[in-house]
Parts: sequence; C-alpha cells; structure tokens
Amino acid sequence: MESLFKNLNDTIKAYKKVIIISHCNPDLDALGSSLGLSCILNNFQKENYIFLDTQNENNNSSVKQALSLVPDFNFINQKNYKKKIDKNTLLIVLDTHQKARLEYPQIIDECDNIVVLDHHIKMDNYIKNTDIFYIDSSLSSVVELIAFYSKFLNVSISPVVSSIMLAGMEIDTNGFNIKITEKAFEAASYLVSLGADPIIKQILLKETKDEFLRRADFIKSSYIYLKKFAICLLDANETTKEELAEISEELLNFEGVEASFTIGQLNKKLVGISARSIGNLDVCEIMKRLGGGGHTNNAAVQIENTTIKALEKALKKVLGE
Ligand SMILES: [Mn+2]
Repeated sequence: MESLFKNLNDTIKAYKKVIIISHCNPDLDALGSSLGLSCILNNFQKENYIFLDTQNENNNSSVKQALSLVPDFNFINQKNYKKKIDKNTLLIVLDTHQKARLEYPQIIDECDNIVVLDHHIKMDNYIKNTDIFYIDSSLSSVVELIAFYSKFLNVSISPVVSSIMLAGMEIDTNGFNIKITEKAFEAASYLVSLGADPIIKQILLKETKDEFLRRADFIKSSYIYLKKFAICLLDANETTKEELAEISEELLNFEGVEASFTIGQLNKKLVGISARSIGNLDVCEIMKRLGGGGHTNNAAVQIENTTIKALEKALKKVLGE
C-alpha cells in the first residue's frame, strides 16, 4: 500500500485541482471515502470538488443525513462541473471501476487524467487509460484505503467525516462480519482515534420503518432449502441489486443458515441473484455455475430473458449437487 500512497502523492501533486467521483446511488462507503479524501486534499491545500448531486431525491436516507452534517465541502454536479475541468484537473474515481456505474459516466470522456481506487472484483469493462488503477478486492471498503492513506500521511480527518467513514465500513462489512480482517479493524480503530462518534454512526445507519417492513415482508416469504440454504424470491416488483444484497445479508442471521440467496427482477429483462455466506460455503463457486461470480462469501449473478422461477429452479439444482 505504501508504494500506492507515494504514487498517489506524486500524481496529485502534478495537477492543480482534483474532482472526486463515485458510483451512482451512493452509499456511505462512496460518500465517506470521498469526504475523507477531500479532507486530505484540503490539508494539502489542493483545490478539490466532490461530484455528487446533493439534492437528488433518490439519495438514500443515510446519505441525506450524512450530507446534512457536511455543508462546508465543495460539492459539484452536472450543472456546474464543466468549468472545473481542464488539462490540470485530476479525476479520482472511488468505490467503482466501471464507467457505467459512475454518478455521471460521461465525465470519463472529458477528463484526461484519471485515478481509480476500488475494492470490487475487477470486471471486463473497467476504466482504461488511467494514471493509477488500483483495485484490492481484499479490502473491506474504500474507506479502509482512505483511512490508511490519512494515517500514512499523518493528516487528520474531522470527527464528523471519520464517523461517516466508520458507518461506511460498517455497511460494506455487514456490521463488521464480512470481509473483516486485522487491517479492517485497524482502519476502524484509527477512525475512532480521529474522533469517530458511535452515536453519529448509529444515527446514520438508521432506516425508516417502511424500509424495514418492506424487507421483512420478503423475508417472511423466504424458506430454508437442504437445511442450510435460505432462499428468498421477490416476485413481481422490480428491485435493486442493493436490496437483494441487504435481504441476503439479513437471512444469514437465522439459525442454521450458512448461505443465502435472494432472487429478484432488476428490470424488465434482467433477473438477479445476490448470494451471501457466513464463510464456510463458497457462494462464488455456486454463482459461477450459473454464469456469475464474486467472493467466497459475497457473490452474484444477473441473467437476461429468464424468470425468477426458472432461476430458482436452476439454483436449487446446483445446490442439490
Ligand atoms: Mn464500497
């Protein structure tokens, strides 16, 4: 990681200003890492902006709450970003490495100088022609990477931003259960040393009762298969990858469940499965059999022109074997 950080220092120094951007439907890892990096750049007295539509109605409630705590950052959006881009601008992409996943994909074509920092499994359609392209899928979160960058530089991050970052780590690790390593705990401990506040973190992680009940309804209809697999079907309604993941993560809490699979309609054409395991079963292997991929305890597949029922049948066949 040290060589990355040295490289990152040199790259940032070479440009006059930095635009930080993350994925659409931002979560607290995307926002927390963006804010943390902005704090570090402020410390370098480097002109910097976070590309995020703070007024977007679709921002989730945690992100809206977090944004209300950080009014003093330079947020830019589709309407006013153009003036910030010239040959002296460095674009830093966090928490994704795919153009299509960005908050504003076309910015990639408008910026010549790009850094990508991510912790997802590398996909084929990654952003090319970058100054730095760094993916470490063993990291719990991009927050973890930014926390270590701050530590490496000995530059502190404000307690409020540290709290948002800690909440981001908690989300990405399903409550410090998944992808949690000694390093991840070290990053979390470092954030607490910077003043991350457990009360702010708890408030940020709250959800509305309606959000909880929608998920609870689906979970109520889930069932156990072959004693150790939980399967949940979200019939009819269109859903998101995030919701499928949240339900699978929740199903892992039930007694006896070693792996969970949530199947839902992502759009008119596409059906997806989000799979999770407590770690002793390799859900990546199971998803690979269906054409997907991922990690041992966190994997997924999306298939076009199929139905939820057909995918359920295919999944059960693989589980049976
Ligand atoms: Mn993340």
